[in-house]
Amino acid sequence: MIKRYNYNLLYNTGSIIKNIEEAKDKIIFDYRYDNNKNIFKYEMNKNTIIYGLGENVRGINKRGWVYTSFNTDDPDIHETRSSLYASHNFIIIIDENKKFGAFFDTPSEITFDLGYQDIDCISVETENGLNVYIIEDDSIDGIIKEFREIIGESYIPPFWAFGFCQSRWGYKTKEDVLDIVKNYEINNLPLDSICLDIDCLDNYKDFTFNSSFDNKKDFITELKNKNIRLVPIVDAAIKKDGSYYIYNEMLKNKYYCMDKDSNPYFVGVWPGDSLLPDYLNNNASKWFGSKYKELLDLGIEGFWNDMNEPALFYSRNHVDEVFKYIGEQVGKNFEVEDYFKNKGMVIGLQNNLNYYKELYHNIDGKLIRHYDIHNLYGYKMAEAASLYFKEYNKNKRYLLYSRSSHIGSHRYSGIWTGDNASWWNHILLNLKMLPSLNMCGYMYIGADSAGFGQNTTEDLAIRWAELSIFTPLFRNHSAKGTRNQEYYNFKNIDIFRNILSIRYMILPYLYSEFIKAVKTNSLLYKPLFMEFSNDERTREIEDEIIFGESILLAPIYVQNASGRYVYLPDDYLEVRVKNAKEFITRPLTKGDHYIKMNLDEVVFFIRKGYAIPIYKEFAKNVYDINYDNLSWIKNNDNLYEYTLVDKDDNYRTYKIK
Ligand code: MIG
Repeated sequence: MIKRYNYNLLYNTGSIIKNIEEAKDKIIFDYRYDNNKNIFKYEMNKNTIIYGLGENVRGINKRGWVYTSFNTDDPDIHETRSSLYASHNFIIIIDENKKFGAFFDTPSEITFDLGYQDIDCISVETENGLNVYIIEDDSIDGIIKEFREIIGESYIPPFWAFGFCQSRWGYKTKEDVLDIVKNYEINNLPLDSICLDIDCLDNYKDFTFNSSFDNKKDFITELKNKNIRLVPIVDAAIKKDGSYYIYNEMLKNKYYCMDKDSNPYFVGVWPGDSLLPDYLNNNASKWFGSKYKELLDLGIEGFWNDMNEPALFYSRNHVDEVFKYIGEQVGKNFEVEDYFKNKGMVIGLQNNLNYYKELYHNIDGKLIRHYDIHNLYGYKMAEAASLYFKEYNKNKRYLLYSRSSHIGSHRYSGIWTGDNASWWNHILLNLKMLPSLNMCGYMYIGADSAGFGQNTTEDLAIRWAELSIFTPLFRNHSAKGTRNQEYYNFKNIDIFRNILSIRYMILPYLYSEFIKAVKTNSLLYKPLFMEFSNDERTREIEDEIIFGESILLAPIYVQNASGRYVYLPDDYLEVRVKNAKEFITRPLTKGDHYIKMNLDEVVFFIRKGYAIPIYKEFAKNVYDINYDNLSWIKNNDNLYEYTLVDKDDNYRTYKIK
C-alpha cells in the first residue's frame, strides 16, 4: 500500500509517474517543522536494517552514517563522504515487526541521518517542501515492486551494451582507436565497444570529433562491421565560441541557465568558458536532445553523459573577482594568513556552492533558482537525449549512461558510478552498490573496472574483472595520467582472455535475468537477507550478493588473497571456471566454507534446485553467442523450468532435467 504525504511541495520532480491521492492520516515518521526544516524522525531498535539510497558509500545496510543528497563531482570516494554524483532518496526500513519504504520526493538537498547524531534514531531533514511516499508491504520485495511501479519502468539498453567496453580518458585520435582494435584482435580478446572521451572532441565541443577522425561515417561503419561500436562522451556544458553553431543557437534562443536578471551565466568546465543548457526548460531540452542527431546520423548508437551534476571549475564573474584580488597582492609583504587566504580563494573556485545559488532556470516563464532543483540536472539531461532517441527511431534501443542521476532518470538511462579509484575496497563498494541501485530503479549499472583514479595493478585489474563480468555495464576505464590498464598491457593476457570469455559464457543468463528484473520490477542483485530472511546470519553479510534467480557471488576484494570465507545460506553448487569451455563443479552444503579462488579462477555458486544457461564457446563479441546452442550448468534433481529471454527478447521456456 502506498500513501503520499505533502509538505508544501516546491517542485514536481517527475520521479513518480502514478497519481497517488494525498493521505489524510498521520505519517509513520515523527514529523515536525523546526528551524526552517522539515524533519522526519524514527526510532530504531537494535536490529533495524536500512536499505536503499542507491549510489552511495558504505554498506548495503546504510545504518550508522549521515548521507546527503546533493549531486557532487568529487573523485575522492571514501567512507566519510556524504554525497556522490546521485540523489536516490528511497530507503527501506526493516524492523522486527514493521517494514516500510519511504521515498522523499524533492529536487533539493536532503539529509538522511541514519544513526549518526543519535545512534538509535533516523532523522531525515530538508529545507524545501516535498512529497513523501510511504510504502507498506509484508515483504521487502513487495515494497520494492510497488515503489518501482510508481517510478516507472527502468531503462533497457541495446543487447550489444552487455558486451565488453574499453575506455580511457586520453584516447585522442583515430589512430588511438585503431590501435585498441588491433590489440584486442591480435590478442584474441573480445570487444563490443570503445568509449571516446573528451580528447576525441574538437576543442571539447559536444557532438564533434577532432580533425584526426577523417571520414567519420566510413570509420564508424567499418568498425560496426566488426561489431565494435564507438560510444562518444557528451558533457553537460557548451563551449562559448561564436563559430560553434550549437552555442549560437543556444544564445539566440536563450536556452542557457541564466543569472537572476536573465543574462547568460558563464561558467568554466573542460571547454573553458561555457554555458549550461537549461535541461529543465522544455524547449531547451527538446533542442538539446535533437543535437544527438548529429552523431546518430553518423551511425553512433551509444553515448555517455558526463559533468552533469553540473561540475563547475569556476564562474566567469567569480574567477575575475578572485584573480583581480590576487593580482593586487603581488609584491605585498604577507602574513601567513594572507597566503592561506589567497590559496583558499583559488581552491574555492571549483564547484563553489554560490554558483548554484546564482544560476537560474527558466521553467514555463518562471525563474527557478538552480540550487533548489540542483539534483535534477543530470536526470533532465538524460531525459532530453532519451526523448529524442524515441523521436529519431522509436523501434531502436540506444545506449545511454550518465554520471549524475536522480530517481526518475532510471527510465531514460543507465549510470556508471563515477570516478572510483584503483583501490581494493572499491571492488567491495562496487559490489555493495549493486543491490542498492536496483532498489532505486537503476538496472543498467557498472563501475570503472580496474579503477579510474590512481595506478592499478595487474592483480587488481584481474579481481575487478572477475566481478565486472557479472554487471550489466562492463567497462575498463581509467583517468588520464594513470597506468595503462587495457588488458593487453599486462603480463597474463591469457588470464584476461579467459575471464572475458566467462562474461560471454554467462551473458545469456545475465541478459535474461536483467530483462526479467526490469519487466517485473524486481532486483537483479539482492542482499542475502532478502532471500533468506529467516536466516539471522544473512542480516550482516555485506560481501556476498545474490545475482539473478539462482547465483550467489562472493568475489575476492583483498590483495594477495587466494581464497576467502563464503557463507552459503542453502545448499549450492560451486562452479569453478577457468574459461567459457573449462569449469568444474562440486556440491557444497549450507554453512561456512573456505573457498580457494586463485587469480585465474572465477568461482560462483548455483543454488540447489536450479540451473543456468551458458554459452560454452569463446565469443569475440555478443553477436557470436549462438542462442540455439546453449548449454546448462545444473544443480537440480527434479525437473526445473527456466524462462530465458533471448537476445531478441523472445521468451523461451526450457525444461531441464
Ligand atoms: O573532470 O572526461 O567521470 O569518466 O574520463 C574529469 C574526462 C572529467 C570525469 C568522468 C570520467 C572522464 C573524465 N571526466
